[in-house]
Amino acid sequence: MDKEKIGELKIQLQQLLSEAREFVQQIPPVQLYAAIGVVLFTILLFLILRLLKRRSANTILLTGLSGSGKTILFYQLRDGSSHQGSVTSMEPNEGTFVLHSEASKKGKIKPVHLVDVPGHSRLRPKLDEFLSQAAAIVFVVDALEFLPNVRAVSEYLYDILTKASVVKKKIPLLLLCNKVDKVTAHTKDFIRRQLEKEIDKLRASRTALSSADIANEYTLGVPGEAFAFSQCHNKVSTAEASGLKGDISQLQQFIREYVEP
Ligand SMILES: Nc1nc2c(ncn2[C@@H]2O[C@H](COP(=O)(O)OP(=O)(O)O)[C@@H](O)[C@H]2O)c(=O)[nH]1
Ligand SMILES: [Mg+2]
Repeated sequence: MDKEKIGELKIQLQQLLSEAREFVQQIPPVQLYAAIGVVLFTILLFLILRLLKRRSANTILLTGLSGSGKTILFYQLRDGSSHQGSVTSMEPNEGTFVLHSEASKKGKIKPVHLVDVPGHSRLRPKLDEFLSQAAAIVFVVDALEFLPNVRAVSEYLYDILTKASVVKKKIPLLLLCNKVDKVTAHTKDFIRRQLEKEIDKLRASRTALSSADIANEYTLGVPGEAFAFSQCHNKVSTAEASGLKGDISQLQQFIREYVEP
């Protein structure tokens, strides 16, 4: 029975093939070559354009709740100093520059477009604008005042991780635990675990809401499993820094992983 079916299929396939062959033979070879040429050229052009677009993306988003240390990190990356006392947190800070630590290097180095997007909720719509052009996101977490803010941090992070632009383009995200110069700072492993737990709770409550209340574009994680960052479509990694002391080597490494010099 099965064999018969397979035999039938084979015959049909052979018929189809010979018909196709006849059809191709009817077309003058010049036309055929031209058509193949056009198709190949289009594919090649498409691939090159994609590659160029990837290459040219040099925007790094610096975001997180206000007070986490974004502005200081921004100045550390640009000038190698914290500019303490002259920082305001109400406007996005933006600049395109070669990282301060690379300034003495010889040869041409590609500048980084760094945007410091304040965590103030009134300014969050700004984030969407920048997300669409981001090569990577740095999500700054205050490792000192972490526990009192864990809910707010998780909510903000949740919103970012469920954005269509982030999920679809798989924009890598660095959880940067800042202020580790203080001994009371929490470790990055602790922070990562706590955020996973909190996001797991959030996920349960948000999916229980009526769909009209949900502004999130994608759902997070695997249904029925405890949430872990490893389930995200985009890569989520962790690092530590001290903007105040200028200890930002892991941050610089992350940036240069996604904006090639
Ligand atoms: N101890 C310590 N304090 C920091 C560090 N980075 C920032 N701060 C302090 O955190 C506060 C907020 O910093 P700021 O850069 O304005 O945060 P933003 O609101 O995220 O831009 C300031 O009082 C900084 O002095 C750090 O690495 N260590
Ligand atoms: Mg700021």
